[in-house]
Amino acid sequence: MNPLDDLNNNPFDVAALAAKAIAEKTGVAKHDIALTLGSGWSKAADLIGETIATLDASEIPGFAKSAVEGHVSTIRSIALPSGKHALVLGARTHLYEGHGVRRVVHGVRTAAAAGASTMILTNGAGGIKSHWSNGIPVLLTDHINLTATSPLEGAKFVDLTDLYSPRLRELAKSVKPDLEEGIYAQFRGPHYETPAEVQMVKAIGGHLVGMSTGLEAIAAREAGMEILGLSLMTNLAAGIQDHPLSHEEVLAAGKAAEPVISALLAEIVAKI
Ligand code: 8IG
Repeated sequence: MNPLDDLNNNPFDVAALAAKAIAEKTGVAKHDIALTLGSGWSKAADLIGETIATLDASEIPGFAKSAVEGHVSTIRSIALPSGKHALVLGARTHLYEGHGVRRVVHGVRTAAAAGASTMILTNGAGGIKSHWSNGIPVLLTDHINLTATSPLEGAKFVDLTDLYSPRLRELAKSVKPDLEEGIYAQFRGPHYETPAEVQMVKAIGGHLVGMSTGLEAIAAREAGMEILGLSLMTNLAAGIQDHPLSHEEVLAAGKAAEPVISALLAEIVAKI
């Protein structure tokens, strides 16, 4: 049984155990930067530095094999040219998998326990600005959590002002001054939105729709990390584009954009 599913266990204790296992298996005592690489972003891991170790996430406490095709369940330790160490989490758990929100944010909490003070969250998402085209990267400036849940348990009143670090946003813009920006609306999924839901998001100020990053960002803020969020817009959201959405189309758009956005992310990481 996954230790996170036993509600008598404290999720931070499980994250501490996971961090200890990562330190032992990689031989790297402290990781400085963590990255969760979503659809289309995974090539960045090959570009940011030298891989020291690749672990099967299912060997680390609290992690399980990924349920989604196109998502790789590995945890990689990478030595950056700067001398810092990066932890790449290829093992994202989505809320729609039904394992609860503790599992969703375990990677973030493990990264924090491993010493990381910077959390880079990437994802594939649907776009709402009709002039955007498939395959563009979008810098997250804020989010709207439409999942009706939180990764925080108990009376923890965490401030979410400037959740997506202004400093890191500026740094990303210095690498690509014309980088698009947007507010990410998170749904539970796994179904995509109805066109009416997409219009609702537009009306309340959202620019992207996705199923992952918001809850992770909240947990990262709780852990005191500095957060950078980047979406790959793989499709226009339902009703904005003129044809139905398909997972195959989303994967294809991710593959096509991968070299360009991965290089962008590697350039950003080099500056952190
Ligand atoms: I890739 O259009 C990707 N992920 N909710 N809506 C939501 N998630 C997504 C979408 C989308 N595209």
